[in-house]
Amino acid sequence: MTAINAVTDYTLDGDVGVITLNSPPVNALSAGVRDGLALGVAQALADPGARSIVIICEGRTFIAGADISEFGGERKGADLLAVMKGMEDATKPVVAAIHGTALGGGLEVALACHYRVAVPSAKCGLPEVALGLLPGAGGTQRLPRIVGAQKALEMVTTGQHVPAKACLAMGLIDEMAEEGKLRDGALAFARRIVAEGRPLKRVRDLSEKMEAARGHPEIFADFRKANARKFRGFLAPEYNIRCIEAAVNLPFDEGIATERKLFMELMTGPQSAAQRYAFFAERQANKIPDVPDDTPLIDVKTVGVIGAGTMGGGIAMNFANVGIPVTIVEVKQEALDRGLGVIRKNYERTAARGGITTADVETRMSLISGSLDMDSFAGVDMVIEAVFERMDVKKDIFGKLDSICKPGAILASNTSYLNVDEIASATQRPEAVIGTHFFSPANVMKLLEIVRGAKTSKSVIATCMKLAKKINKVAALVGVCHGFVGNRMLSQRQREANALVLEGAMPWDVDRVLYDFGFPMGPFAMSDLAGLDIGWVKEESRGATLRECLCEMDRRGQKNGAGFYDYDDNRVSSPSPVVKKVIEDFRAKSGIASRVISDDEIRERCLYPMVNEGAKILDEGMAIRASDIDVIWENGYGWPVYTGGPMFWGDQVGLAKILAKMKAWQAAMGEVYKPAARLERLVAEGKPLVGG
Ligand code: 3H9
Repeated sequence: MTAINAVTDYTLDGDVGVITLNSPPVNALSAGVRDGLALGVAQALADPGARSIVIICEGRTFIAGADISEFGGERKGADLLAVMKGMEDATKPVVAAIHGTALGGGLEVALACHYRVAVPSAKCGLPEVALGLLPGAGGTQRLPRIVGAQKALEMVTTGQHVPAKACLAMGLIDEMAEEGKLRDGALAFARRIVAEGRPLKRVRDLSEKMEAARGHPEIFADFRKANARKFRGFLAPEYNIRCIEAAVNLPFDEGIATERKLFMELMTGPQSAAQRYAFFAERQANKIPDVPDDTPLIDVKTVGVIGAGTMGGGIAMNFANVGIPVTIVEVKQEALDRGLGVIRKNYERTAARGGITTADVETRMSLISGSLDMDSFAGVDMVIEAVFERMDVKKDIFGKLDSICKPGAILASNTSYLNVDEIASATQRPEAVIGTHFFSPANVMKLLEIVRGAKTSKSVIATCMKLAKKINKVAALVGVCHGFVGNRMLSQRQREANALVLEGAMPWDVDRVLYDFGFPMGPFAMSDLAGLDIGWVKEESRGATLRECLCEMDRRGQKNGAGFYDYDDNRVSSPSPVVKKVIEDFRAKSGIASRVISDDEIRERCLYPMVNEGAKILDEGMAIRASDIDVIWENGYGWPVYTGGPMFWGDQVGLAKILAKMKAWQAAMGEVYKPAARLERLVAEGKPLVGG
């Protein structure tokens, strides 16, 4: 074996030259890996003993893409496109041996090889779109030549990781090796190619699969139309589509030139900068400064959930989805049956859409059992309480859990506002108590806010962070304060939205501005969806707020066809003249003179106080770092990822500008606008919120 450089080895194994890359954690295409590939291929070509070449990786995965941390920095090492050209033009067959994930630049390298062999557990994908990018090393030109335009469009715009079996079916992989025996399989394959005298298959020369799309621009138009809602606001999906169009309509080299130009545009633009930041922010959020990596973990093999309502049911599904048995406890049989029925329906709906098989439905349902007796929790490793938000009820439950659950079990509350320390005080083991704040629908939403109590043990924290990843959630650790991080900031936006409507805006104006900013919907559309009567008590209602007025008129939201908006039979909304009148009357009654409010003011009033609140949250140590706040808002509340989240966005707007507005509003409208000490300090020091 010859060491080519620090991350690459070359060995002649019989008559096959094997280039092995070993650059943890994910063999990303750093300068060293690119150099290693270039030198390795040159060495194999020059080696008279090598009749074919295999490229294989050590560690957990094949190349998982370009090294994102190098983007925007000084360019060093071999040029990737040149390295790939060297591979494609090689005079000996080059075979990529894939395990783990061949992603982005990794799959592009594999596509520059003449053949690809993978183990069944491997996955391939071009996920650049999630980073606000497009595959910039020939991926958009080579992929459609192998899988056709339609499939390529789907892969580059969703970034999906396609399992090896499906890759084999569409020709992306040429042969499947036995699991755990990739090297043997790839070498045998390489020898067979030579023995059979198979051609050096250059993907760039293929065109057959693209013929169906040539001269059919409607394929692209239809694709754009069908996905318009999903792509709204994002630049990268459209740029990816243009590249596939170029692949279909232009010669290879011209297609590559188009790809390069569009890649550079995205790469140097603000959206990709925000999305790459978000990628690292999510991973950073897993790192808790005072909870080291080697903190002992609790083995969570079984879980209990209290409450079979929407939240409890959704939470239980997360665990069943990954094979962890769950027991749900309810007070009444009826509620339990209803809850289990809803879970089954959810699974059946997913199966009907092809997301899981009907066998999966039964497997998952068999992992969920119901009980009316909290004693069923005696043996479980973790209990998550998901009943309604009343401190007395929660304390009563935790007192009982304390006497029922085995020592070492984690006792978690799904509270979204309440004080986790007070809940913990109902037990003799506050170190076992933690908040796990799921977002509705809990089986769908990615975010998990993990709430650390004053006495929560490091082991419980580390276990919950790991468990979050296992159940495919994005976790962020927060401290105990009213509404934690997400809802605390949300209440700032809600207060401003309500105030703006009293001052002169209409709910649909506020919603439109926030929708155009990139949120999936505005606060009033959201209220209509959730139901205006949540928490509304008819007997106590005095028409003191707009919401009370609307509830008193039986305008309860989407569910009865009327809320802030009117709804037709298909739940399509339109601004309501009735509500407009109610608002105007309410303003008159309250003595408020209505004024014209600009879209800019709506945006600033709704969002700047959130940035300010985020700074207060950091001042109080309720979030570990600014990027954790962004992770929460992107994954739990639909903040558009292409702006990076409230903290990153605040930095782009300029903290001095935000501070000046907060001060002006404080002077005009009162102390709720008081600037955070951190905001004042950062502006004085000329530093940003993220990393400042
Ligand atoms: C691209 O390829 C552009 C080209 O088309 C054009 C070029 C001209 N770079 O996620 P994990 C780090 S764009 C640098 O926790 P997992 C990550 O930060 C790229 N670092 O592990 C973390 O570091 P730390 C297209 C990377 O097992 C550690 O690796 N490719 C990269 O849950 C472990 O990551 C992608 O978008 C990278 N590319 O998941 C794939 N990838 O431990 C992005 C990871 O210090 N990566 N790191 O926090 C992934 O999707 C997942 O990391 C992967 C593993 C599925 C591979």
